Amino acid sequence: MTSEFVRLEVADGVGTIRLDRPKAMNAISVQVQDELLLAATEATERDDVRAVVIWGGERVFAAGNDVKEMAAMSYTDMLDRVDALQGAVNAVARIPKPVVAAVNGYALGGGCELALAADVRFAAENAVLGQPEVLLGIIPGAGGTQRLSRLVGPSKAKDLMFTGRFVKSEEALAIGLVDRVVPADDVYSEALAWATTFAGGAPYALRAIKDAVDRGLETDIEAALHLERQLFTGVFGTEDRVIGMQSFIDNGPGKAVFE
Ligand code: CO8
Repeated sequence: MTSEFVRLEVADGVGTIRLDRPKAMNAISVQVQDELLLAATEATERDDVRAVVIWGGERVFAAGNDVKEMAAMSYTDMLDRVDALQGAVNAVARIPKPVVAAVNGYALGGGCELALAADVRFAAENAVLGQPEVLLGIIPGAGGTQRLSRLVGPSKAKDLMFTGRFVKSEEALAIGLVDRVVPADDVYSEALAWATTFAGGAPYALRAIKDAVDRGLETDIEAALHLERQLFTGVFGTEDRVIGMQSFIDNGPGKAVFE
């Protein structure tokens, strides 16, 4: 399948998942979701992709799922499609590498949920985030009820989802919905710089950290600590830790370059 609206651009160890449907404010149609799944899968599989940036361009991140398309869908249409719809965003969340969302302009509804699937979020000073689904008589369905609540806590998440109100970058930073606010012109370059730091990083250690945090948060503390012990022991079987520890002994801290 040739992708029309989502592409993976790879340079210097970083893959940028670029949403590009400007006429509809990057609205996430069924086609966009299918293409997003392909891009996430490619980013997961390619060894030359060590970290990922998700970006919608300078004007808008994504104004949500395609309301015009959804308006024509029946209950059974959605029932047939919902797993795939949520699955595209879940595939982004499961990319076993550091992922940053670079948010310029609006990240609303499914667009905000896509940003929530990243590990961290950098936002422009003029960014606007929100979950306005309730204003359409629906609810977030691409992970928003769960990922937003885990990120900012249930009260703030319910406030945002009950009201559907738009959150500017300053408030988003204050509640932990985004991690860094920078001038609009710098969002992509800052996100790229963050991702590039992992191009020579320890891929299996990074993967294990992401796994431990994400899966650990889904379970009780004893099971999560057990998981941590298993992953901790597991990295002793990797070349990463051989390279990392030998480099420390030979050259001091922070100098290792991983394969
Ligand atoms: N879907 C389809 N088209 C859109 C969308 C959208 N979400 N957002 C904007 N557009 C289109 C507009 O219709 C318009 O098209 P046209 O030029 O053909 O009329 C064009 O983009 C430009 O938009 P505006 O003229 O409205 O631009 P403004 O700058 O005035 O406003 C806003 C920008 C504030 C972003 C406004 O367009 C807006 O409020 N958009 C809708 C936001 C929204 O409600 N998003 C949530 C959608 S629901 C959702 O995401 C559900 C997720 C659940 C996923 C389920 C998976 C299982």
